[in-house]
Amino acid sequence: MDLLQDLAWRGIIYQQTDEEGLKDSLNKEPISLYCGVDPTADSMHIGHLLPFLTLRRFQQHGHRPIVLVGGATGLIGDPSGKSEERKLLTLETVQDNVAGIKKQLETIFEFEGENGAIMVNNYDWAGSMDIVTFLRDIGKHIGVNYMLAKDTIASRLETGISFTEFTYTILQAMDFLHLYEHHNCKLQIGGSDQWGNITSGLELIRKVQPEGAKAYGLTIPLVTKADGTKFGKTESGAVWLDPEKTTPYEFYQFWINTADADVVKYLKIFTFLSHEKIELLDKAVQEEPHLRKAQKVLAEELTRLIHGEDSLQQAIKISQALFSGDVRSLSAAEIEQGFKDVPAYTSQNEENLVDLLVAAKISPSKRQAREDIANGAVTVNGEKITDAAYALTGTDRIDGQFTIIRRGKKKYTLIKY
Ligand code: 629
Repeated sequence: MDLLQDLAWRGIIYQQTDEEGLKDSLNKEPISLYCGVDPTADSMHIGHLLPFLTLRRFQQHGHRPIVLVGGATGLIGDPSGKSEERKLLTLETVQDNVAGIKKQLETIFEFEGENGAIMVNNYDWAGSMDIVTFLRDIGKHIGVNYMLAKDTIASRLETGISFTEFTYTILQAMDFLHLYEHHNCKLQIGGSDQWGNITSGLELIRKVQPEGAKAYGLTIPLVTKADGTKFGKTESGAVWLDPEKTTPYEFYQFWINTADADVVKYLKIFTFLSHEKIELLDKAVQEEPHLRKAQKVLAEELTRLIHGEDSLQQAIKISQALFSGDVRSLSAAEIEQGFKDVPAYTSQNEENLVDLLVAAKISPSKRQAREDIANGAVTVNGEKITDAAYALTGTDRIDGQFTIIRRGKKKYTLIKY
């Protein structure tokens, strides 16, 4: 099975500008291809992942990926998929964001070797271009009527679009031309929202390059969920690749919580597992869904890819400790990750467990607290305490920093010192 067939099997292809042409070109010789990201934040989130993982699939088949960070386009703002004008970011913010995103992309690609990845920043050619050159060498080739017909622009004509955002698609077109000319880049890929920008590039290449010049565009479908809710969002917001924003444990848990109806589709698009392996997991979902084998593999593959083996093992350890209640085995750092969203109380050095339960609002009154303890409903660091006179000591502080109290089956509170 060749690369394009594999992509089709995985459900990664949405639209192509010239299916036959690209197929021939890929079969003939290795090509260079690119995908871009705008530095609108200092981290990417899982909504960005798919096109970059797809670039990697091309790299595994011998092609050269070019990863573009939009230091210039990030200063302008892509109107694609936006119903309102964006707020401009400052030069400083964009530069900080570029650094953060570059770091993340560096972990996803192999930059060494024959078809090592290349990282580029469009600020390097667009940032210093003067306006007369832009209007004469670039703008002259793009018809305003052609631009007005683009979905992302047409849909904004009623509500309004600035000249700045209107021009965005020409900047992205200029990138494709630049990469075509300087890196022999023949293909741009992106999510389905990028179709208009990708085809603008092909239009510009066609106009500027001598006849016979050939370049291609390919888009990837939007990731959907069987229940119709938006992919990639949790109650606490986006799922970021930055471990400071979304901890590896939370990241792991996000994938573990994938619905049975979605998990095989996600294994296909987000992992590099073989068809055979995925088909076996598909069978497991159908025959023994309660074991959640497919979800575990999905979570492992992605957490390892983004955060590395050590963070994956920590995430598994935290998950197991929370599941079994055996929290004593966790380090302070692991507790911080695993209990990030649990109510916390900073100890006022209460010694008596009853006093602590009331002060931390775990039990509503002293009487109730005594009852909870007597009923065996309270655990301290995973150990059931039934003595209502229990006094906390230094040994109840994990790493000297935390005590974990659980009341009932699931209600955890983190006591900090
Ligand atoms: C200059 C800028 C280029 C090529 C691309 C770009 C960025 C592009 C864009 N992409 C989205 C982003 O940056 O806005 N104009 O957040 C995002 N992309 C990944 C996928 C996407 C897309 O980074 O293409 O569809 C999300 O899955 O929205 O020369």
